Amino acid sequence: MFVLPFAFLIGLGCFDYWFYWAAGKPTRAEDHSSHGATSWKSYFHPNTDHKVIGIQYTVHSFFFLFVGGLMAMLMRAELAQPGRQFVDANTFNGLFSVHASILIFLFIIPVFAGLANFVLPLMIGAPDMAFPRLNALSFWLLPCAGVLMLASFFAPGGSFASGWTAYAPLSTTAPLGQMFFTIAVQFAGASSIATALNFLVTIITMRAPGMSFFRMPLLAWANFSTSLLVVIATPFIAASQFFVLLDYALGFHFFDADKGGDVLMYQHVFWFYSHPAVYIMMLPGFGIVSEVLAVKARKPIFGYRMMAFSLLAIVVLGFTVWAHHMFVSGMQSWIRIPMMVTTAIIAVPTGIKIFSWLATLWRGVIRLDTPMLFALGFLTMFTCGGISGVMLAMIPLDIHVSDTYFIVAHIHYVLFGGSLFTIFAGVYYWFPKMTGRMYDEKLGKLHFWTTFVFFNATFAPMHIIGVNGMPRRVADYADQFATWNLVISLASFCLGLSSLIFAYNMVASWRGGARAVANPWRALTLEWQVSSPPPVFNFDQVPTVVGGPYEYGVPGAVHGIFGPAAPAEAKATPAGTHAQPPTE
Ligand code: HEM
Ligand SMILES: [Cu+2]
Repeated sequence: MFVLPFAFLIGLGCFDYWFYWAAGKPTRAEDHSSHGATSWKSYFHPNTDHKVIGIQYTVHSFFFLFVGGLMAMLMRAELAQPGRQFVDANTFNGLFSVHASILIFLFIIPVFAGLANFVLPLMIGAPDMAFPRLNALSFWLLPCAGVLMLASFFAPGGSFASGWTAYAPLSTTAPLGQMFFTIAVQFAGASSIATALNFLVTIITMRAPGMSFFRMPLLAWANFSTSLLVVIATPFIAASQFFVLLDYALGFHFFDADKGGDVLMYQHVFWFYSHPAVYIMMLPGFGIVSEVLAVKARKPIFGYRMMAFSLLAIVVLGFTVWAHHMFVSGMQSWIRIPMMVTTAIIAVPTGIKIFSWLATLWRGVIRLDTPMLFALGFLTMFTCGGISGVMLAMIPLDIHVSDTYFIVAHIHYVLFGGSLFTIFAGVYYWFPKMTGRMYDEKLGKLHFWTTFVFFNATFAPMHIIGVNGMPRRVADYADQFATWNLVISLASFCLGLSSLIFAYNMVASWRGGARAVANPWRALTLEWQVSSPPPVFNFDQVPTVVGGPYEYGVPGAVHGIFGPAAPAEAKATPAGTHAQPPTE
């Protein structure tokens, strides 16, 4: 399972550079031959252009969204009625485990990395990411992870079935399919870490002259914060899965209580990653929404600096709350109290962001097109998910609804109503920039309204059946929950269908949509100041940043200027220094 993916990567040429170096051959440091896309075929080869990689990432992730979505449809078909109809219990366990793992590790996390890959260098005025080859490697690690997860269904004993959390000792004693999760997570994790390092170095060293930290668009701040989370937290899940691998394959006893192992330790290490991971799946979306709201309301972001600081506050606080996932695990009970308190506190910076977005909308000239609808949908739905999250922070309530459908409702309000809505907002918003075409606005709106209505019809009732005691992760349930489950299943099929509108719109518009102008939204940030799609090296002239990114409605405000500031000179300025002092 390790050898095949590596053989694949070597076959692609991912390590050629190292081989050349080791063999003492010239390493062609300035080689741009694998830069830029010439036809659709370019997207199937390793490419070092961040724009190509961004699109590779995004399309690849959406493929896995559809695969994961199909598994959800199968689960909802099984759950439409009590009793067993389509799949046996073990297959059901496999379905929810692979559904969740794919959507987390192969959709939400990488699709954000993909969107940011495309727009972030453009936004900060850089010609590419800091390490283009590493960037390509990060992408090509993902199919390795994805194929492993899907291939697990063919393993003897079925796919991994212990949930995306893979708790030990369940995972250390499960059939072989479990190892596909354990190893796939290493590839997905390595990809995240490499990308996060790339973003950090790019943001720190490659900003255009005049782009001080406090003139960066919030999307850059959001990815800066997310990358910090990734480089600190992701090694922990890698560790947890290496422990499982060692226990499983080599008979180590990390989690074997009989031999002095500690089962709870798995949960501590796992959640030390996976709580920060929920912010890894949220902060980039916060960045997207800030861009969309400011442009579509024609207003400066309210409390720009507080928005940036609250992102950093979330990064720090995110590491102090992990054991709120373990209230019923049997750990020392006193740890629950500080974890409850820190969890309530982390809602404060998130609340600051929600109120700042609302204040940004206040008296704005609001344009309700598709990206804006999804951004507003995010604002409302994520707030609902946040509120059930604060409820879950309260120990007594959490004990009552642990392992019930209330948790499933909460997860989906934050991940679907939260993350996925921001992803849709971002994809529609940057579609013209990425493809050079306009999407169909009517279909976009239809997609939003069907998604919004059926999303709520699917997931809101889960709160009720959860509080009433319907357990999660089960293929069958008591008759008293039958009516709601039928409603949920029917709504979820409609939700599944609504995504076909999106798929059709994207494919048809990419092929035959109207040509996009450079700046259809009249936005100020730098990515909109170049053609759609942008030139191969992004900027023919290095931009100089002279003001904030969101001065909408401020007469005469400019963010970046091109031209007179002699490009050669600007290039010579050490990256990251300010050509001009920041002005307020
Ligand atoms: C059409 C949309 C979706 C439907 C109908 C759906 C349905 C389901 C179902 C039936 C379960 C199993 C619940 C259980 O038995 O405990 C589940 C679990 C889960 N889903 Fe989804 N889902 C959808 C979209 C998403 C998305 C976009 C994400 C984003 C990451 C996601 C993440 C999860 C997670 C993390 C779990 C927890 C699995 C576990 O308990 O281990 N789902 N979903
Ligand atoms: Cu958490």
